[in-house]
Amino acid sequence: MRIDVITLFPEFIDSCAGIGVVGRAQERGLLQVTTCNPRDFATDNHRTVDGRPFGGGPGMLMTIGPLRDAIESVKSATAQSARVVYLSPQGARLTQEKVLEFARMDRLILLCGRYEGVDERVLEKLVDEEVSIGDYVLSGGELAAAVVIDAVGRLQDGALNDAQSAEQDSFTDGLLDCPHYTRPVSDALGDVPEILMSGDHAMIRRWRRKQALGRSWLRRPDLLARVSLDDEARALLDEFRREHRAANS
Ligand code: 4GX
Repeated sequence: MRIDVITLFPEFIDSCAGIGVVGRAQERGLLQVTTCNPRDFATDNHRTVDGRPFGGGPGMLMTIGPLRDAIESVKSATAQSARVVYLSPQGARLTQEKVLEFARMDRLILLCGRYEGVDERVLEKLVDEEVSIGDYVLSGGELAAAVVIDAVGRLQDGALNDAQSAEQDSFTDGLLDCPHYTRPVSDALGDVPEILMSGDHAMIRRWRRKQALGRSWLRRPDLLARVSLDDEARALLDEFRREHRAANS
């Protein structure tokens, strides 16, 4: 997969996409992240990319010209079509479902806004989709683009080692992850649940599923409401609830 990022701060994206699982995915040729700076398409001596908002008000907006030329340049780099995504708090919330959808694409173009955003005509005519990483305000779209690159990059076939298999991720089955433990077995902070050392893999699977259901019920009832539970899941969740109530009464 190829991800092009249109940004006034290409070094930030290069640095983020160069480390860890995503950096390794690039080294393995599974992912290609490239940047394009709209400032390189400015036509005046000062290389201006911003303008004052019509109607007044504080701050500056990114102007159409350099963005249009940057998008055009990036699109024409390969024959494959590419969706143009603008990162902003006005977008639809990024979910693991959306991440999986992006990860299946051959190409993706991420457009990063600075200042108070971009001219609305860019969003109407040149952007296919607006995505938000959450209800808070960043100083630019780069950090949000890095989030998309990380979440999408790690899903490329061969990016994760087997031990980190993406099927085990939180949200992949619509629930939160279960708790995990490593050595030591016994510590001043507490002991590892005995079941995990029993060697009974059927029981361990049930325990993990029960914890995932229980935590989702406690912490993210909104997630739980949207998954359909099979007979085993309903029984495990009932068990968790009973034990939780007993422990907290
Ligand atoms: N999830 N930002 C966009 C520029 C901007 C300002 C106003 C449109 C209108 C963000 C987020 C985010 C900061 C990116 C402001 N664009 N992006 N930028 N939350 O906060 O994605």
